[in-house]
Amino acid sequence: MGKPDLEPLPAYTHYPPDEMEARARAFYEDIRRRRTVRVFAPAPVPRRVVEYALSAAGTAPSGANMQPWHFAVIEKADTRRRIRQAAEVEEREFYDRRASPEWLAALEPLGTDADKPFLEVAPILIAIFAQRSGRTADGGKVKHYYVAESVGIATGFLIAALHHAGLATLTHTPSPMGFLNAICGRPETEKPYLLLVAGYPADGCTVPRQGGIKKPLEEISSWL
Ligand code: IYR
Repeated sequence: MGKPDLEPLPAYTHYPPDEMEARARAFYEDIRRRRTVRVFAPAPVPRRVVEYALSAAGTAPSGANMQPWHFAVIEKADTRRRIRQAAEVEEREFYDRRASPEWLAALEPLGTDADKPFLEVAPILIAIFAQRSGRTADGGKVKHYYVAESVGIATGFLIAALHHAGLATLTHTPSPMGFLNAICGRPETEKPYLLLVAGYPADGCTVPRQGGIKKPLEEISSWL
């Protein structure tokens, strides 16, 4: 076993408990305002904002630090239209045939259906791909570990970063979404993980009230 190359923990900040609590609370107060938006304004978003949010996602912890993710940002209107068309084919199949009555009942409060205009209206779509394996600098194949967990964590960072910057998002999961490989030019070794829609909410945008109701702390946590 080789020795790991260690460095002093860079830029750690130790806060007094009061300040820590204020920061924890401020973060909660900010993130709790996030709502999933399905009606977007077509206005373009600043590219640098998205780049910083992607950079934030890229700092996420991952299995053996393999960073098994790729973020394809789709801004061309024509490409967004093709994604909408391909997604709606799958969604029609889902809503008309594949989904169980139980699943459809669970979706009812959200009012979702097979129509996905937001895929065309929102200024950007971020297709997130999970890499089952990667390449070393000399072209060798390396296996990735805990891929789904890693990509899920990075996606969480991305959603939080976009929200923090003032952009609205929608996590969209057409299923199956293999068409994203072809449209985004990604290799078959990458599995589409989800499609994140981002932009400004449309004027007068409404959201399902149900989405804002979160389980209380006592229910989602326990102290042993
Ligand atoms: N992928 C479908 C269905 C859907 C499923 C779940 I679970 C949701 O929380 C929302 C939608 C769609 O996007 O409509």
